Amino acid sequence: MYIDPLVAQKEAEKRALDKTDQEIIEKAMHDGVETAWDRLAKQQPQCGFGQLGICCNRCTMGPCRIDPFGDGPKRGVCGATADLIVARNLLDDLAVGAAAHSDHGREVLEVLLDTAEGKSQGYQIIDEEKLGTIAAEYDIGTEGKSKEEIAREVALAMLEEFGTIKNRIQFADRAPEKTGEMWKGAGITPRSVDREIVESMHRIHMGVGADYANILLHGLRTSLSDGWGGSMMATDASDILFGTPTPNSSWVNLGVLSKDEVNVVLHGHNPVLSEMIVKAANDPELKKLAEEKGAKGINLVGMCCTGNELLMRHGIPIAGNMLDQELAIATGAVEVMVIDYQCIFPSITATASCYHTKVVATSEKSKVSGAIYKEFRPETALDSSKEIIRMAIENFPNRNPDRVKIPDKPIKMMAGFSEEAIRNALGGSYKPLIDAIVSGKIKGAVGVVGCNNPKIKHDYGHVMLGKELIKRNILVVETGCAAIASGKAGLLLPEAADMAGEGLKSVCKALGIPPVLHMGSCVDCSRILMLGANIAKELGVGIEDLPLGGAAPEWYSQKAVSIASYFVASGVYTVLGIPPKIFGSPNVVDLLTNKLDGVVHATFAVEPDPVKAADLLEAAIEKKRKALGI
Ligand code: SF4
Ligand code: MSK
Repeated sequence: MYIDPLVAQKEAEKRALDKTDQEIIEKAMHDGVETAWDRLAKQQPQCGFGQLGICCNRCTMGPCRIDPFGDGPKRGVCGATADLIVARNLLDDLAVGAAAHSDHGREVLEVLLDTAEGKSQGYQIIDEEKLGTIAAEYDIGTEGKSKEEIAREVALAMLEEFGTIKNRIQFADRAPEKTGEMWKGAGITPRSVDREIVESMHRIHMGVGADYANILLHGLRTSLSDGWGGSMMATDASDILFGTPTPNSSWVNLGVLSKDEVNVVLHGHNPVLSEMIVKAANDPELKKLAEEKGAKGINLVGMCCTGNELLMRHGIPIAGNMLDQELAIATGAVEVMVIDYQCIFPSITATASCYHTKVVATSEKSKVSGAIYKEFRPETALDSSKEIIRMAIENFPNRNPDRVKIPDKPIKMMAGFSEEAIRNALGGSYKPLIDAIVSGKIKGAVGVVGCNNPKIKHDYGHVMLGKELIKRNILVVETGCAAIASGKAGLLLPEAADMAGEGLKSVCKALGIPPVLHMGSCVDCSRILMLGANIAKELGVGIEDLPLGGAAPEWYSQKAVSIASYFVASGVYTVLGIPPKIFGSPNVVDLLTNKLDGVVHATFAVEPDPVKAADLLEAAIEKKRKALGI
């Protein structure tokens, strides 16, 4: 289909902030490839009832919807009000997000257990120090035991957290005492990962929870079982198996794809298979085969959070975030896209069918029609990884050079700022950072996290908010697609300190770090929790007392609902850039944006404009500073 180049260019500029993304959006339009932006346009106008959260399809007496303005129905067939319908829908979303993170955590733990028992292929126990720390938390003796024996006991203890009957998740004890007491007072101490999620499902069944506030309170408890449970275990088990990240440098944007090498994109969230693919790509025989097929080598690049995991630990370049998945394929240069799960467009195989790209699905939970299925199993992980790399190499001659366009300017970036790495860089204690906060050189810190959403210009929310915050001497820590957006915009470089206010700039220059720190994947929001917890403990206060904030400027996912909720439940004021589907209930809005302050000393806010969002975050930080007397 012919599209006027000027029209395509203008449309691409509207859709994305990054020039390399714009270039490929234009190419996709000229190639006639449908993307999320096109599909969003075709969905207009989107359902107003849905946007307000006041439709319910929970049982067969429905579907029901509430009329928020006129004389239409104010109750569903069962009698549910707008408050209840909104609260139940929100808890449903939150529980889905918590389940996704936590199930990912469980799978990493199963690989850890298999590795400890000698049943996996190619994996090792890498971070013995972290293993020892967790063993101590669980009171597991290490004297005279091999690392595998310790890892076995640790993996079993952590796996038990999913259904524990001891009524508390061990890692919640990592929170400062004061924060733990706050949870106890509110009745939201998480009891076990699966229990909170299952109970959410129970509570939203017709005829169970009918008090919107009670439902939302359980939402906070469920989110805590994710942040301080499932996600934290995903992070720690991955660190034990693959190493705790340390600062490194790498490259980002679609320009990391190679013109003359076999390109393999690793997309999704769980690093267990892609870690093996990294090993397989170094196999001399496969490298030789790639040369025989006319390629100069094998180029592995990441996408979304699997990409973040590989970037954090190995400095593997990252091609982009959520809205880049179709664009990577539209470069015409991807031989294989390997997917595990979460945030993968169901239409990804339709996109791939426009080019020579093969999509390889690897999880039994995440099969996709049209994809080649290579099931991941720990005991055959290395063999399967080699097969996938071989498939990519065999596909290289099918690439049509006439349909290839790769942007030529990848951007340099720094990543690898785990909580441990930040603490070590400061000399083993947070005292230098605390001093900088007390002196006012740094006003506070904000965790900017979450996804992309075609409803907002790609990366605009993340980048503008990040720039605005650092200008105001607020340190920014990031995960997920937010961190990748900042990488593309050059904010993850020490030189970006020049864009920061004088105080933050001087601290970054002294330490040689960027003013925006990449702390990992979505589950690694747990690293942000640990950063807050350890600073609070050094100061002898709760997380809720610290000058911290959270933001999700471009979120789309139910996982982001859970993350934002465990930030707030941990006492961190959090601003959402995309309005959640709650505005059909003024009571729910009031509870979440106002009354929660009396429960967890933090609330949600909704503000799509990044400058106004920065104003809100700065004001919240100033308020906490004042209460601390600094
Ligand atoms: Fe309608 Fe109530 Fe059934 Fe929801 S649970 S669909 S509001 S009858
Ligand atoms: S990948 S959950 S779009 S951050 Fe973690 Fe990005 Fe959001 Fe998926």
